This record gives sequence, C-alpha cells and structure tokens, in this order.
Amino acid sequence: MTEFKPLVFSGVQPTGNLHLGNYLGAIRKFVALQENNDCIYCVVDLHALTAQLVHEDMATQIRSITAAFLAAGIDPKKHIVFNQSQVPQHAELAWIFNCVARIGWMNRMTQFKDKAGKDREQASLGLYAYPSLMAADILVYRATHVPVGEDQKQHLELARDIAMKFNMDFNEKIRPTGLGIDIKVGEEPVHAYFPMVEPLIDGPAPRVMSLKDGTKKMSKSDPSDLSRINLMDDQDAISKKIRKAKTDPDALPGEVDGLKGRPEADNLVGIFAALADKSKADVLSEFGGQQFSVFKPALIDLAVEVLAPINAEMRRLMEDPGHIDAVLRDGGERARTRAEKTMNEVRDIIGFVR
Ligand code: AQP
Repeated sequence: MTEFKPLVFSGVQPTGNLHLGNYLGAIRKFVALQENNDCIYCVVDLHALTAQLVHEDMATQIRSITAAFLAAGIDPKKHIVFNQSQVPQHAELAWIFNCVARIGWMNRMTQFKDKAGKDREQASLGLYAYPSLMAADILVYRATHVPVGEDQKQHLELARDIAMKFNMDFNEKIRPTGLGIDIKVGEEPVHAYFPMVEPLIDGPAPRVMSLKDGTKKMSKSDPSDLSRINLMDDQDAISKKIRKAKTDPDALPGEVDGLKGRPEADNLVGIFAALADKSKADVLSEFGGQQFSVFKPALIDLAVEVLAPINAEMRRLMEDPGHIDAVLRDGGERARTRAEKTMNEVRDIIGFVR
C-alpha cells in the first residue's frame, strides 16, 4: 500500500436540537463531500452520555439527527449512516486509545474545561475521555478526512497524536504485517497502521456564533433558545430569532475589515454568506452602508428559503421511525464489518489471542 485509501468520517451528537451551526459547520459539508468520496456519517450516541447520562428520549434524538442527515441530502445507500452504539468496536478501540493517550494530552483539551466548568470533580470520566472515543470513531475505519466545525480542531490534533504514538510504539509489530504504509517521522522510517487524519474545517462558516452574543459559539446546550436557529424551527421562529438577534447601532461596512470588533455584525454577515454560498465581501458589496433594519429581513428570507425544505423533509421522515431505524440498522451492519476488520488487525498487532 503506498497511501491510505481516502475515506471521510464524521459524527454528530444526539444531544438536542440541531442548529444552524451544526448545519453550516458540518452537515452541509458532509453532503458536498459525498459526491467524490466514500463517506461514513455517524450519530454518536455514546458521546451523548458524557455530559448527561439519562436522556428523556434518546431514541427520538438519534432519529432526529438521522432525519437531518437524510433531509440535508446524505445518501445512506451509497454511503454509510448509522448510530455509534450499533458498532461496539468504537468503544473497544477507545479503550486501547485510553492506554495510548497521555494524561498530559487530555489535560490540555479546552472543550473538557469548558464543558466541565468549575465543578470539574463532578464531571464524568467519559467527558474527560471523550476525545479518545472520538479518535476511535475515526480510526476504527482508518478514515483519512474529517469534516468538522472549528471547535473540533483540537480533538483532531489529539487523534493524530494518538495515531502517531500507536504507529511508533507498535512499529516493530506492524512492519512484518505489511498492513500499513511507510512514512517518515523526522528521519525515522515508520510503518504506519493508522493514517494522520486531515481535518476539513474550511468553508464560509467554520464557527457560527450565538445570536445573543457574537463572542460565544452557537450551541445546542445554550439555555436560551433565542441564541440559535434550530433546523426544526418554523418560519415564524426563524423570523423572530433573527429580528431579536443582537446587533450594534452602526450600518454595515462596505469592506470585510470593517467587521473587526463587531462580532454580532460579523456573525450575521457570515451566516448570510454561508447560506447564499457567497463570500462576506460579496454580501458587503450588496449591503454595505445599509442598516440592520434592511439586512435582517433579507437574512430572514434567505434563511427560510434554505431551511424550509430541510425542515419539511425532517418532519416527514420523523413520521416514519421504522424507516429511519432500518437505515441505521443497515448502516450499522456495513460499518460493523469494516470496523471488525480493523479490530482484528489491531488485536493481532497488539498480540491478543483470538
Ligand atoms: N457553532 C458552530 N459553528 C460551526 N460548526 C459547529 N458545530 C457545532 N457547533 C458549531 C459542528 O457541528 C458538528 C456536530 O457537533 P456535535 O453535536 O457533535 O457537538 P458540539 O460541537 O459539542 O455541538 P454543540 O451544538 O455545541 O453541542 P453541545 O451544546 O452539546 O456542545 C461538529 O462538527 C461541530 O464542530
């Protein structure tokens, strides 16, 4: 093998209503990538237990994320769509990665610090180990490319560190199997079993911010529903949230530089640009000099135009949970076959008897 076969993997947690940030930062990229790549998209339900153990209706949450994938245009026949708990190999590889990753690496993860908050002693062990399970999600398929929002960049760097340490530590055991590819780490030749994953973060909206505070990420767990546009929001809700979105008193600038120090204006222009598939400069050449009283109604029209068909299709799909479950079961079976192949190779590399 001269190089790893390109494979796209990404996941979304079933932890609440999907929002515009999830859509623009992740799901829309998933859809675009399926044109020219082999793709695996996962509803990461094991991750959903890390911040909150008991969920009122986990099954509906899983189905709703799946419905969003399908409604946005992901093809579950050409690619693989499944929920993580149907493939136990993710958790098995995560255990091995828990033994590869170093405590010092985990201590640097900013998402753990943000999510655990002040009362870190009360956070679950799962929340702390979350990035190790995420590395396993990707590497159990030896995936090479991972489309994510900017908030996941640090976790992907950790996945690369884990892959590299595994490759180096087991190098003498991997080499005779011929299962990897030869790479150089500095001057040292390494026969790498796991690829160095490439994050795909670019795009017009790698980090969509809260509608109430342009310095905070738009997030499912923000207590204020007015902070985000949910994919299930109807036209009235979208319109109300954009009308109430925080802004400043100035008119929009004519150039992108003029957005500096104006986080809310920057965010709304970025959302417009992403929804319209344009650059921020294009949006400002149209709206520069205009007040928000002119810009916001145009943004409402655009958001409704893009999101209404997805919203309608999600609602239609959610009326047939049997169909969604069948998609997940079929995807789970196909994912399991691939993951078990990797795990057999990993078990052999480590030297487990099987
Ligand atoms: N605000 C955002 N802008 C751009 N991309 C985003 N993503 C999340 N928020 C934004 C991307 O969406 C994908 C799925 O995210 P996730 O549900 O697995 O976890 P998350 O990043 O923790 O998302 P949330 O919405 O902020 O959830 P909570 O509140 O539960 O933490 C990822 O690719 C993510 O980068």
